[in-house]
Amino acid sequence: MTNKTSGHSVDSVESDGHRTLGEAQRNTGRSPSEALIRAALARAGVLALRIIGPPGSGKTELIEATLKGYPAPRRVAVIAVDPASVREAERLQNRCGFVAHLDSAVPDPAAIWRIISQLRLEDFDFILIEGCGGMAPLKDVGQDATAAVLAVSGGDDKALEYHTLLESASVILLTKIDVRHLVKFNEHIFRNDAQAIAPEAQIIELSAVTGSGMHCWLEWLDKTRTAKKWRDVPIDPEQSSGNTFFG
Ligand SMILES: Nc1nc2c(ncn2[C@@H]2O[C@H](COP(=O)(O)OP(=O)(O)O)[C@@H](O)[C@H]2O)c(=O)[nH]1
Ligand SMILES: [Mg+2]
Repeated sequence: MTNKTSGHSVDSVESDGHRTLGEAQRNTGRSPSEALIRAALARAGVLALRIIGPPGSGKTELIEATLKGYPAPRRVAVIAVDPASVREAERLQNRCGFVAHLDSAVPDPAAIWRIISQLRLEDFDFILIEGCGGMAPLKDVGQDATAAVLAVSGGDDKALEYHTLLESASVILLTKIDVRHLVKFNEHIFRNDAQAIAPEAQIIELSAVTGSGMHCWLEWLDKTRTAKKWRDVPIDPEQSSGNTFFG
């Protein structure tokens, strides 16, 4: 694991008065859990968003465009969880307050906690956790919400093909709409499948390259963070599971 910080002091969770991993393990006898992440993030007022999708769907490009569009990009931390993402982490580090890279395709709650517990969480509004999905089952990493990313260039059958991804989605991002005229893509098929699998999830069409539709996504992010009820999350890991507020 390589962590890259820029411009932020790194405090332990313990020094902020948060429950530590060791303390939680002694008290509960449980292994590191996503509920610790949830409790720490809630106390600090940070929204954790899991961004999942198959390789090449445009997750990293989306994160970069999000950082460009977000008014205070340094208050965003990014965890890129994908074997090929070390170069991408380097690309993102100048655009946000913290970037970490993990050498695995699927985000693991213990690894995410090790990263998050080193941050002074009050310095952040969002933590974006990228993960490749569709091949291995996803794990709960203490996220508040999950964005599933699928590209028009993947074809209109991808909602059905990646139905396990969509089942956990709070929002579905249909990306690369700037190349829609170059590929066969029946929007009705995609939307019907997506709505049947994840009826609650809003579908946002965008292009991270041209910026088209990005304002809808940024609005969704803002709205979602505002809706999170801070300091309301139980500290007891046994009381918490799944997306806290959405999906
Ligand atoms: N035309 C176009 N290309 C995109 C868009 N988003 C991503 N890409 C390209 O698709 C490729 C894969 O994107 P990337 O973000 O690395 O995918 P990831 O594997 O899901 O992180 C790259 O060449 C990107 O530049 C988009 O909205 N429009
Ligand atoms: Mg990537």
